[in-house]
Amino acid sequence: MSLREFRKNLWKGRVRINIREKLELIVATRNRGKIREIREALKGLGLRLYALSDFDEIPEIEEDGKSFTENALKKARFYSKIFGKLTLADDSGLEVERLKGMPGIYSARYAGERASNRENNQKLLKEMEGIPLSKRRARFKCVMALVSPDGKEAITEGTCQGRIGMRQTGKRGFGYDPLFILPEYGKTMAQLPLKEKNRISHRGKALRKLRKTLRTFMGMVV
Ligand code: ITT
Repeated sequence: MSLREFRKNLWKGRVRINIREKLELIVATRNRGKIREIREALKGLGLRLYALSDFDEIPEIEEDGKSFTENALKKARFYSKIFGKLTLADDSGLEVERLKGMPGIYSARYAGERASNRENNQKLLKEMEGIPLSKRRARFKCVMALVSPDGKEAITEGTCQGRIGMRQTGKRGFGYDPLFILPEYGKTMAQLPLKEKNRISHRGKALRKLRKTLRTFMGMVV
């Protein structure tokens, strides 16, 4: 068919071009570090990602669940209702063996309700004072919840083992990354480039497990 014929047929409605629109995904977080990592990990899926910080006056939700899973589901359900769109929520934190799993689900507010990363890290260092490196085992944990507007739900998890350093090292990442030593790298998480962090991190693992489900959900929504 010549270009001219094609144009004529298109005009007369004899041919139809199926342009698959990008599916919108709400990433229900205000944490910029998480958003960066999630964007990178979900590249190539043909999604248009929005974070809560892209909108004005979005209501906040109280994270009063007893586990990462409860909180992740609560966030994803709440915002998928508000937006009427496929929504992904991440609830994550640091579990320190010597502190019986603390700060855990309280990681974001370990040093107080609006605590900064620096304040949380300083509190952790104080709590761990005098404990040798061999007894500073910890893990990051991440639970991802995906909820579709018609109520379909999926959950994935990822963990990453390490140790709590004696001091903060590195400027990348966010949260407890400058204190989280990866023994096999001899570096903290805050010294790794984003792609490398995603390859080994709790969040990267949870997101890789979710890619297939995301595709299935996308197939249903589009
Ligand atoms: P949203 O609820 O808006 O997603 P948040 O930061 O409050 O943001 P969480 O309640 O899940 O999220 O708390 C996660 C905290 O755990 C986060 O603030 C960090 O202190 C810590 N954390 C989680 N993942 C981390 C990572 O990859 N590197 C360093 N710290 C991390």
